[in-house]
Amino acid sequence: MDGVAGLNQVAVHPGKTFVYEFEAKRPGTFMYHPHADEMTQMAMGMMGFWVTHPKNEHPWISAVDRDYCILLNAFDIVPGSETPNIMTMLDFNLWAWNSRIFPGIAPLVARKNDRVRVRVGNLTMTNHPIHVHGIEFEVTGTDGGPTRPESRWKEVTTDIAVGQMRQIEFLAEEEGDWAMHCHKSHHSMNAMGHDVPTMIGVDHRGITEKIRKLVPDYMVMGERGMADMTEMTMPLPDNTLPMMTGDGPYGSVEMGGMFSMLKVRADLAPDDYSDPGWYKHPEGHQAYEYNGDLPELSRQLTPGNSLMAPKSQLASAHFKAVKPTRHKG
Ligand SMILES: [Cu+2]
Repeated sequence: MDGVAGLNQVAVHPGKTFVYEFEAKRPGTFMYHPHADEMTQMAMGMMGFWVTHPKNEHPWISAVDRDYCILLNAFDIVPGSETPNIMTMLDFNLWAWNSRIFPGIAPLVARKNDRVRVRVGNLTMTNHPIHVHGIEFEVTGTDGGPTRPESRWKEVTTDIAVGQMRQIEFLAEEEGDWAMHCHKSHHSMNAMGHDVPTMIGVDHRGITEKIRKLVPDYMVMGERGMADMTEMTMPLPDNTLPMMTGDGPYGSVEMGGMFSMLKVRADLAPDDYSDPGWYKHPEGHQAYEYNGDLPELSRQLTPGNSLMAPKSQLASAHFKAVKPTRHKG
């Protein structure tokens, strides 16, 4: 029984209930979603996760202490609106794990030296390179089931394409609060417009006052990057969150979307999944401010600059003054 409307069965019409029966033959991690008006129904979040555990010992499936499931999904919800925009193809604004976005995602918790499995399935419309700090993992399973042990290698990021599932496993050997996130920088942000100009370096002094005569609430942003947004305390419409947010022990984490933490602690009960709070670093385990002299900025290659190649090499190098051309189109 598969369920594709029109192909294998009559579509499930509103108010109707259909029964599916199948034997969970293969252990693994699977996903399900409608194939009826698929674009609309998936844009509105209709999807789910299915895990079949092996009945008996399986040579390619090892016992783990913790087993996490993350279903990647995404929504385009205009701030203040209640209905996701179903026409969006790629430029979604809320990137979610199990329909939750940072800072609303609970941390993944592990006891030191626990063997941890994380199953990550992707039912969004783009790929997500999932990255974990502090540990190296192996991909021990795909949508097709467990991988052969001799086929595995260490990674810190695994790309999960559309419709794929990757099951990763690692030993939580290092205590700490380790960031875990999609490596696409726009996917660890919350609602933002992408069609605005870059304002970095623009001197807007004077302009703001003039524009405020016409638009009293006008303000500039982005002239030092986007992190200033974390300090803005303007009221937000419903159904959205600040672009970058999340309070850490040392200030704003400046993240959103597909971001959470792997929290590894030695003093944790085997079945304790509660948030242990912030990690207390032992002395000498944190970066510290440098107050000494800084080298002068090298602005161009000049004789005496250590980056300069010896004259003999320069003579043979094919340096040409090329007028920069603008690419069109
Ligand atoms: Cu992503």
